[in-house]
Amino acid sequence: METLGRPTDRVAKAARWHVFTVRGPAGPLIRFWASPYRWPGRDFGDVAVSKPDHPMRLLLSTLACLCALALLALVGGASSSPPAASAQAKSKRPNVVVIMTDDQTVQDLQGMTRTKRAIGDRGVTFANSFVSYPLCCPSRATFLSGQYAHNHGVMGIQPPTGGYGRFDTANSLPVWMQQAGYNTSHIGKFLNGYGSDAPADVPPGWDEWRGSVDPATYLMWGYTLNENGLFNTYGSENVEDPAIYQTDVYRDKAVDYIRRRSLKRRPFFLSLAFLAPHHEIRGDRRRLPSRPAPRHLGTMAGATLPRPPSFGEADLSDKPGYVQRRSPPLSQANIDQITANYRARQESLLAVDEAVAAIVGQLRRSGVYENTYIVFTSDNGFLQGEHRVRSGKTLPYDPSSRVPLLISGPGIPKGKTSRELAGNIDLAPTLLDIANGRSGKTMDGRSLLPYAFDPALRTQRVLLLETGGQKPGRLEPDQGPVAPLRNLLTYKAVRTRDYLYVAYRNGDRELYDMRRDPHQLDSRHAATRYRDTRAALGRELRRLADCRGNRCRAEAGPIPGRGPKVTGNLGESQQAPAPAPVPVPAPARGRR
Ligand SMILES: [Ca+2]
Ligand SMILES: [Ca+2]
Repeated sequence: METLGRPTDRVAKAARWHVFTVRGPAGPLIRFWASPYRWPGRDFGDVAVSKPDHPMRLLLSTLACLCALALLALVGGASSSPPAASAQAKSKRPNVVVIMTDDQTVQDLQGMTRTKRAIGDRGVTFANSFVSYPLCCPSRATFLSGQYAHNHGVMGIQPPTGGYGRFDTANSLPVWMQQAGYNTSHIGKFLNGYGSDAPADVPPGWDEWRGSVDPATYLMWGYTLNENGLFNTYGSENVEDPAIYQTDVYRDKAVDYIRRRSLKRRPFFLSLAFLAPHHEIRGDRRRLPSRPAPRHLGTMAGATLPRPPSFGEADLSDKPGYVQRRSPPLSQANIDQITANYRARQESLLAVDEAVAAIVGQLRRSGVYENTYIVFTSDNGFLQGEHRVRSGKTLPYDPSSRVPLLISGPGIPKGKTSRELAGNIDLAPTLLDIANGRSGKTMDGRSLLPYAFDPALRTQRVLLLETGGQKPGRLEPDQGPVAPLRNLLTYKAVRTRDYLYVAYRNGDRELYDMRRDPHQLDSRHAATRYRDTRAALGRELRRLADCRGNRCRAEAGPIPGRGPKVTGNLGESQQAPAPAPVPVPAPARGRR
């Protein structure tokens, strides 16, 4: 048996498969491909066997292949370099911890030094990570199903088209993880409407359940958790008791779960969903900036609001009419509000940053860190003055649809960056890949493990962005505390590494060439020189608009470009031009 190199087949390349040859006395009997990251202790469900060289050898070859598979399982891939395999994996499958924040942007990660150190520096940062429907409930339903919103059916926050009651919890990720032998736990925010639009029951699939009950989910004090069927309310919204700050309570429950479950034989799957840096919604329905832990109050008072080139975009004439009509220039009062909200968001994330460090610390103390995958991400991004949007998400622009995604764990190289497009449709397939589990329905995403193990791996798989679900021309609010967006147009869009192409329900279009215009300032949808680009992206959009399973995963055909691109791949990061916020003690040194 020998490694001959990578097959040329696209799928095999994407999965980082290797080719093996079983030799008989008269030469090669059979060749087969296997993905080394699945060794050992993993099944060989994805092994592809080539045709035998001669029909007479069919029986011999089949037997030889089976023997080879058994041998592979025994030697644990000694003939190659199986990155994920560890001694621990033989005795126990890896644990999984998913930490999800709410409305956090990629930029927001800059101030989270502990998180970057504990997960980013110990793993892979996916620099091109997007959510397909940039809004809490549809995004979380995608996390729990591996499906685009048009397949899981949660098209918004509220019934009848969205919300907790709309989601098929009985056939979702935690159930599949349980079936794979995992102990499962959820702590914190779940699908919108849990407890208000639908009964706060314990959803299927969770061995330990501590879900926050709406609408109190959006309070840092005075929130209610359904804890395995018992309702507990922590304080009241007007008393800022440092001992029961929401983020800290979630942290402690997560640490306790890890400590207890690390002693058990079954691997665990912990889903931890913080509210921060999302704004608060008080009992009287007021929307106020997120409240930080008392120990962090004022620590970012001097932080400078990032002002990328899209901030207060001077010329909106390239944008659809509804964007132009809705967005007068930012006033100084707007900027002051956005700045105050930005600082509150940064301060609220400091407790999350500490919680990540505490969780990683407990994994280490419990001796399971080396056998645990940690995923850090957000359910959607957030606009803070870009394109004149005071606060909000749901829109297709990058600050809204782009999210942080860090993954560390066994076999993942340390401190690397992958520029492969990653979507939230990929999270459930990734977790099932780790758990060696099976989904109960057709998923639209694919495992990110091959791209984490080999950060240089690239494909032409493209992503769908989509909204909808409300009556034509309208979307739900929940768009932040500063002049919330309303009456958005629904759209479907395709995101490639180089382009964003948006098709609105009313026929409006947007097309951004991310290589030349990384901040999406100049839509080229009507430009003659982009006619072929637009046509190709339109074909991809039609393919993805109602795709399911393999059709969603297929790689894009050629997308003709305008010509030679500018130096550097500016489209892959929105961070560079914006100054990183630095925690600065009061007094403020900013302009205001
Ligand atoms: Ca959100
Ligand atoms: Ca413009």
